Amino acid sequence: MVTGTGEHNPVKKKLLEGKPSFGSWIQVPHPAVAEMLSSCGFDWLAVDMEHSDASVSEYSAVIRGMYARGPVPMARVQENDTLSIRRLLDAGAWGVIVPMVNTPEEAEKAVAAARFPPKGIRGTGFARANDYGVHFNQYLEASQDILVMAMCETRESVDNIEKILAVDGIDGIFMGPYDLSMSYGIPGKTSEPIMAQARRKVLDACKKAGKAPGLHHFTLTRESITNIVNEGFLFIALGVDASFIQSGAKAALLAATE
Ligand code: 3PY
Ligand code: MG
Repeated sequence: MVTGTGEHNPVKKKLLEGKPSFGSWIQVPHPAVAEMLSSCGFDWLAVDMEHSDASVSEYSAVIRGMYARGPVPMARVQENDTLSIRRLLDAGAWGVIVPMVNTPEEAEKAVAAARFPPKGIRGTGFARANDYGVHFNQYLEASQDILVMAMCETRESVDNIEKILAVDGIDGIFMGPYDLSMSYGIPGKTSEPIMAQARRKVLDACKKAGKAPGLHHFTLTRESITNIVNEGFLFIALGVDASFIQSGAKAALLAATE
């Protein structure tokens, strides 16, 4: 099952209620980007620490741009290790999206890094997340609502999906279509039938396990988004900041020159 109650994390609450939540992706690590996207009404925003040049201090600055504006701050962490996960949680992330979780052992490693003892091995200290110690005990209790999403983005991960979902403390699966297409030997061809089969398998397994299926979705039309919601995805990242800038700029130039 999805862990926690959602009392401290509105995204988790939606997932527990089986409602879709829409987020987006920040690769340009500036607080202004978080401010701009926050005013759009996303449920959550994830800073991409894996495929950007963002540092942990930039992460803290970016999520300050979300503060009191609505979105729940998340992070796609640099890699599946305790340090990458702990430092972002200490900075104030309420969800970690962990890349390349291919086996149940790797899922256990992600959970251990993200959860305090006895569920995991996350170390504690005064940090931004607990208001530098002022809300130490409250944060320990609330931290059960931290979302831990394992990324499914290889053939191996799809093959092992039931075992990955059986790991206690994993709240759901977040599919990365680009790496998955690489793994199937069809780079970038995210609409091939094998990709739909993989999505079906992950959706069915999530349903059986009572966990949240998620996807990074890049085709930003109403029809395409309706389709993935109807397929059953609940934790949905729409696009990425850099592409929003590029597509807006291209459309403006096209309108001026065509
Ligand atoms: C992928 O498509 O591989 C991703 O990691 C998307 O975030
Ligand atoms: Mg990826």
